[in-house]
Amino acid sequence: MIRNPSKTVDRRKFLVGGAKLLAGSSLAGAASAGASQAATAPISHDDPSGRRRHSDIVTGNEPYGLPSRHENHVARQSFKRISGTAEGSVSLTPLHDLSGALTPNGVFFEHCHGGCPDIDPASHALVIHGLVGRPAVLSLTEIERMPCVDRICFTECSANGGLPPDRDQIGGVRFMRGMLGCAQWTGVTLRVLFDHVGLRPNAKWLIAESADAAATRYALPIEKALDDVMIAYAQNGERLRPRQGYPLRLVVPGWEGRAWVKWLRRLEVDDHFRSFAPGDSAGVHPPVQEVNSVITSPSPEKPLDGAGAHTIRGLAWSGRGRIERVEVSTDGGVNWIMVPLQEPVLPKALTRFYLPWRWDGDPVLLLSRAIDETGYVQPTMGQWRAARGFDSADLNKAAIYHNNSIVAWSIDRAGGIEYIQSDWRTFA
Ligand SMILES: Nc1nc2c(c(=O)[nH]1)N[C@H]1C(S)=C(S)[C@@H](COP(=O)(O)O)O[C@H]1N2
Ligand SMILES: [Mo]
Repeated sequence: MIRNPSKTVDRRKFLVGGAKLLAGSSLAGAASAGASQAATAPISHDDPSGRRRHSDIVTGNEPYGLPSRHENHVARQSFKRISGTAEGSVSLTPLHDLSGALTPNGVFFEHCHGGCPDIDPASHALVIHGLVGRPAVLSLTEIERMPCVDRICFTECSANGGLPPDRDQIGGVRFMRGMLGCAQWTGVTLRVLFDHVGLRPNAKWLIAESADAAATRYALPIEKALDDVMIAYAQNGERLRPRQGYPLRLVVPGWEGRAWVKWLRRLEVDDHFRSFAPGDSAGVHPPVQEVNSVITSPSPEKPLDGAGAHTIRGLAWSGRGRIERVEVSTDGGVNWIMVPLQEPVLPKALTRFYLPWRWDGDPVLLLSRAIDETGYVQPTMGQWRAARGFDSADLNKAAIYHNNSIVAWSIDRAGGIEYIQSDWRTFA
């Protein structure tokens, strides 16, 4: 707001004049050896003006900020019926309330099989042993000194979208795809760690083990470990949250959440595969999270509040690489519209899409389907079940893991929205 126009003009004149002065002085400086020496004078340890104690700088009455109180509804939703034990918990990312491709740490889904341990980083260590030249016990401070990288990628539970249709609580975008989050992870690649300890020639498998009560173990082939796996201590710029594995977790780009061992304490290199749970990587389910997409709004949690202009918002991702294309249909899959993807389109990361759309108030069957850079087209529920060899009588058992089938929203005249489980072709 401009309260005093004349003052603004004065300030503009000053800035123009100042720029001229600056240009003149730098020309003079270039011609004079004395001036350039002054400009590069070294900073002295003895100059007290450059020093300030950290405690003098921290100010404000909200040292760690929280969202506005008007946004209190934006929260994870716990889902009790997935885990068999009281300690086991799942809480779902509120996908319908978020924008962009990164999931804020406070609402990042969490899946914990044995509660959430409270680990003091000062006493935590990572043990690396087995088929390595120099077994090591690394403290967090030692790990922090190692060369580090940032990597943006999604985490997705292999049970995402696998909730059987005959149960309650189900139908919203959270329940269909909310065991999903995307973050920028910071840490050390296993390639660097292995350089440090030296892999033996017969090293074939890596077993990662956690420090929580669940004592999760997961076996990864050495090729995957050397390709893009890392140990992470930070997520979206800050330290991991306790439920995300503080102080250390494995990041396994493109692979099922189970491989992302949290509260990581031990890495053992072996020459053969060891199974720790049904469905491990050499078992029945391939560990890669295949191409997937979902419309996050409108959705059952975000009904339409009247005909007219709206924006369709959605997410697409693939554990095999980049998203190549996303298409949206408003007529149950008869016609498809190619939607623009938001940048950046990163491999094994969530990719955001927005599509301006006018709703005429008639019932709509709204779907999205994604195609990744390998050419894999997201299947319909029927295609997915057929490809996985599921028999329809087995719906509650077999069709739980790695469900990447198209999610359909049925919109009624009032704007209310419901999930449709079946293959959309039966509705078109
Ligand atoms: N130690 C340990 N690591 C774990 C788990 C666990 O229960 N304990 N759950 C796994 C599962 S099943 C998933 S889906 C991911 C979820 O990661 P997040 O909780 O950070 O979202 O963590 C994995 N790592
Ligand atoms: Mo999971």
